[in-house]
Amino acid sequence: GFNWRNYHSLDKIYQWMKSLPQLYPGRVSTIVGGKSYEGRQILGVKISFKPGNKGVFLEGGIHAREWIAPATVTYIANQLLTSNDSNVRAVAESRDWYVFPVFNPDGYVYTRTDRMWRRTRKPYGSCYGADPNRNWGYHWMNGGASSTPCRDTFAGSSAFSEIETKSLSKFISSIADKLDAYIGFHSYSQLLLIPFGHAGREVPSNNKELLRIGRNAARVLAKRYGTKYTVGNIPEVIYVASGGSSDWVLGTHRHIRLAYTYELRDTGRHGFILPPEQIIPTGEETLDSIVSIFQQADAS
Ligand code: 0X9
Ligand code: ZN
Repeated sequence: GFNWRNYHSLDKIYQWMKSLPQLYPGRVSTIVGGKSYEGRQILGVKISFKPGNKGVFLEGGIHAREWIAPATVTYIANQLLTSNDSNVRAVAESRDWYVFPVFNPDGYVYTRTDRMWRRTRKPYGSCYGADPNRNWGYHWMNGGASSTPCRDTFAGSSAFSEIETKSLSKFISSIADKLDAYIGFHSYSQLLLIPFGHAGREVPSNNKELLRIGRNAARVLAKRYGTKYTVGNIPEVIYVASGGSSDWVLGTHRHIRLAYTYELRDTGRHGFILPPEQIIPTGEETLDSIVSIFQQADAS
């Protein structure tokens, strides 16, 4: 069966996701949210315990080499379905969860050959791929992105030049009126990032609330294993970066209240090659913080 002791191939992850509807009848359905350049599905699961709940979107694996992101997103999905903890259960059952662990399946498969691959796999001259977290159509190419193919932060030939971001953006728009939260998972650096990433210092209308909720969530995260996170707006905490998914989601769908991007473990000792023994601890502490975010959102 599936487990969180190791990192898994795309096929194994998809096989596990496709097994969930039979294991949890009436609560899980699979969704094809998009497609990749090489023709793969971008597969998600919707977890729903009752009708009428607000929706949360969980995005993982937009950057291919950040293997802890798909592992953490699948860990969280599994806990939402199986945890006996009353706090987890209450939050799990209070939302509809749209869970997409691998936004960049071609890149993820390619990291088996070239472990440090980040981008998509569409050819641009003699180089391959664009940065799928620079390719979204809100303030595209407005800071911290490259117009040169071959660069790791190449933004693509135009906004949504990549079939992955184009197809997923259509899917997200199709369910946007149901969404109240969008949370992305990357690695590494132990940061909890708040939009927006582009140049010009735009912040969400509820930036203070996002900072307060995020700081409390980071405090809760640290309680389990002492893992320290820094919380703040993208340009302050990391760097200016435009064309990111969360920026487009929030910029285009202003009713969404909660938008965060995690940079998961660690701070550089192992970097992208986080040992598999850290998958479960990372999953546990990250879930603690997710539960905290939604508890706070419902309390105010
Ligand atoms: O540069 C990125 O895309 C992210 N860091 S990473 O090391 N995982 O590549 C930061 C994402 C910032 N988010 C947005 N601009 N929305
Ligand atoms: Zn990343």
